[in-house]
Amino acid sequence: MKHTLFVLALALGCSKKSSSPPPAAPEPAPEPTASTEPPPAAPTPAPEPVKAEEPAPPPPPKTATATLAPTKKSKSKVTGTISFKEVADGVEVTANIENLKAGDHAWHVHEKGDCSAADAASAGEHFNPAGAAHGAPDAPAHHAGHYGNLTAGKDGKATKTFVMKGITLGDDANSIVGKGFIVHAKKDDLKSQPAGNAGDRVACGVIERAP
Ligand SMILES: [Cu+2]
Ligand SMILES: [Zn+2]
Repeated sequence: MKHTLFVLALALGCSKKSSSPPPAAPEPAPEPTASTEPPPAAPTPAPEPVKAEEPAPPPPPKTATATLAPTKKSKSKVTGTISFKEVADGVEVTANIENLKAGDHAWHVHEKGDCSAADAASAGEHFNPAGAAHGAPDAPAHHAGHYGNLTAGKDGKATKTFVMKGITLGDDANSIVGKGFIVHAKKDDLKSQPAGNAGDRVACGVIERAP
């Protein structure tokens, strides 16, 4: 009997629970009452010219190239292409040079874009708008427009990409456009004056702004 009562109480408890009303369903949104009034006339804006006010795209970066040819006197066969692109802090240089003797070679931007002499002496001295001493690119004073040495492999090829700081491809005094690009027979010691004891000029090219 006791047991039956317990079961009954349980059942009652359950039925009480299950008989509790379900949660009230959300009331349906009131139907929009059909209005007899016409909807307010939408203001008719004057047709605006569809002209997106986007900022003008930035101008493409200034670029230039130099095509190297061997100097007659050196009897070298050094050729190559140097590409220049103006970047935020200087000019990015990409050099692809061939037919070098394996090892390090000085290269510099020289002050004149004139490769006519057999030894390329016509290209003048190092491009040096600041009147500084010749030195390593990270030295406090150095010539603008060169950056260490190029290193040729056993195949005679040298490729290098780097940023030369402090120069431009613009129309200002630090621009290397119209200057000469010279590759030397020897390594630049980065201290001998005025030109790093770099030996003969084995190839020369004029830095020309890309069209
Ligand atoms: Cu030089
Ligand atoms: Zn120099």
